This record gives sequence, C-alpha cells and structure tokens, in this order.
Amino acid sequence: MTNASGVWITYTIDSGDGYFGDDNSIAVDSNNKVHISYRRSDGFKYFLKYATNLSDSWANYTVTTDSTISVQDTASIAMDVNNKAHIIYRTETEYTDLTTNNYLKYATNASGSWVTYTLFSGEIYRTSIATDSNNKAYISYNPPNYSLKYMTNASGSWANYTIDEGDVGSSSSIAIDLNDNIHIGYSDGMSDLKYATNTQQCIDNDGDGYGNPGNASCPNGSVTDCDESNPAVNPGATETPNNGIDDDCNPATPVASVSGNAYNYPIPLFRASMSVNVNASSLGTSYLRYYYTRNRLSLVSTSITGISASGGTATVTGAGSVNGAAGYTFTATISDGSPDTMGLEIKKPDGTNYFSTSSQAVISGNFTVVGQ
Ligand SMILES: [Ca+2]
Ligand SMILES: [Ca+2]
Ligand SMILES: [Ca+2]
Ligand SMILES: [Ca+2]
Repeated sequence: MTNASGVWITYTIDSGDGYFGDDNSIAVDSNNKVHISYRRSDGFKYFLKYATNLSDSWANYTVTTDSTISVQDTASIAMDVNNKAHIIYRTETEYTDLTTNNYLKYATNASGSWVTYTLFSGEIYRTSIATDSNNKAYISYNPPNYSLKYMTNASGSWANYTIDEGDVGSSSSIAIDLNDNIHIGYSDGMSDLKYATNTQQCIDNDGDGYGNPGNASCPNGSVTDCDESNPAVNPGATETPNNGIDDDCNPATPVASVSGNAYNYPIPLFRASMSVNVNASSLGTSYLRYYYTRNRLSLVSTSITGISASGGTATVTGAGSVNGAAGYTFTATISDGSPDTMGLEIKKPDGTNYFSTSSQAVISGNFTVVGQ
C-alpha cells in the first residue's frame, strides 16, 4: 500500500493457497523501488520470500528452498547502495519444534543471486538489519542473556560486539547514517526506550573547539582540552608563565626552572642562605645548596630529581650530603614573589625527618621562578 501517487492505493503482491505475507518487512531503494521480505506457508513449514517492483511490475522470489527448515520470522530487510537486498530471518525445523535448526540467518542477493548464511545458533528474535555505504550489513540483536549486541561483516568476516549489558529487553532496531555511524533503538527491560550510537561526538563544553575527551570531529582536531570550563585554556593557547595555569595543556611548557641566591633568619640571629640553579631540561647540571648558621648545617645537592613550578612557586626535590655525609634527601620550596620565600625539609638516609624550616620571606637576595 502506498500514497506515492498522492492517494492511497493498495496492491496484492503475492497470494495463493496457505499463508502469504506475514512477518514482512519493507525497504525502499535509491530509485524509490519497493522491496518486501515476507513468509509463505507450505503445510507447517514456511519459506522466505521477497517481492519487488524493481522492473515496474511486481515480481516475487522464493529465497529459501530448503524443505528441512521453516522460516519463523523475517525480521528485517535493508537495501544497499547498489539496490541489493539484505534480509535477516530466523529458522526452525517447523513451528512445533523450537529446538532444531533454530538459527539466525542472513540472505542477500548482493552477488546477483540469493546466498544465505547462518549467523547464530539459538533463539534470537526481533533482530534488525541495515547496510552501510560499502554495502556491508549490520544486525542488531538481543542474545538469550538479554544483552544488546550487533554483528557486522564490515571487516570482511562476521564479528559481533556487545553494546549494552544487563536486562535490555528483547527487541532492537538499527539504522546506519550517511557517515556510516550506527544508531540502535532498543528496550531496557520492560520500562525504558534506549538509544545507542557510535557517532563521533565532540564534547566541547567551553566552546574553544577542543573536546574532552579529544575527538577528531572537534573543530580544532582530536587533541584533548585539559580544562573544559575555561575557553582560554586549550592545546592551542599560548602559555603564560607563572599564572598558575597550564594554559596550553602541556605540563612541559614552559620549562620549569628556579635560580638565585637569598638568605633569611628562620630564628632571629641565625642566618640561613640558599643558592639554587635548577632547570627541568638539565637536571644533571642543576644544584641546590643551603647553609644554616644555627647548627652549622651544610646541605650540598648531589642530584636533583625533580622540579615542579606553578604560580611562581617551585618545588625542588633531590639528594645530597649534609656536612659531608651522603644519603640525605630534601624538598625545597621557593617562591618568586613580594617578597620571595624559601623553605626546606631534609630527611635522613633512613627516611626519617632530619631538618625542617617552613617557607619564610627572604631578607635579601632574589629567586627567579619559571613555571605554569
Ligand atoms: Ca573545550
Ligand atoms: Ca578549554
Ligand atoms: Ca604549559
Ligand atoms: Ca601558565
């Protein structure tokens, strides 16, 4: 039945003794020709049939001729780019025998004549089929464990993929869009209508053209936006040193460094002085030295193991000797501000605390910090 001419007209496509036409599915090709899959009975057995008005008048074909099986559902038909038919259907030995020859099958005339394939053994109902721009088939289905899956021969051989698990019902419907992305409608148990797609989506909440997660469909490419709440922060931004923000989403820029000399008085009258030159790109030649008059503590770094810097404050870690004895480790905190500050913690070779002085303002000298 169609209103293609402006008014509804009905046609009888196939008829005869027995049942014709149940479990049918319809698709229209690129020339507006109509293709219908359906069943016809022969005693207790059913055959898969296919009718089309491709040659302007209606013709029908028997797709399955195997008298040992009965086609129990013709779930779905899809037409490909070449206007060839793809049909998914289910078989049993006959309707009284649910256990024998219970297969999910696929038939296509893509090669010019009908070929059938067995895709799955067991009871699978209410499947759906669609084809992509390469004439490959995609079939959504719910296996007996009530998950949602689809199978496709897109790679050249059949493979199946799980989309959703749990009680996701027993029906699904699939469509392929012009970009060959998959869209599936399905039911969640008895309660919810659900939709699944593998469509590439750019999730760009701050509108800077970079997504998180990164996605090739984003205007500025697949690089990940490290801050989706700030459009000024993105992989294409220019780094502004010492503003406390990784503006360009690259922790390696700018290269973290701290240098300078200064002293203060952690306790009145006892001077502590620090000399430092640490650069993340040349840790091997970096150093830090500290001398505290109160207990004549002299720390000399033997290796710098790391530096991080943000907002004008650098944290330097390393190992060194204290008054000539090796095996100590330290963490220095140095800020370039008004005033500059410095603090230091030293641990003994066994990891226990040896010395600690909190960050305090320097009395004289200057540190220069470069970081995020
Ligand atoms: Ca963004
Ligand atoms: Ca951003
Ligand atoms: Ca950066
Ligand atoms: Ca910055």
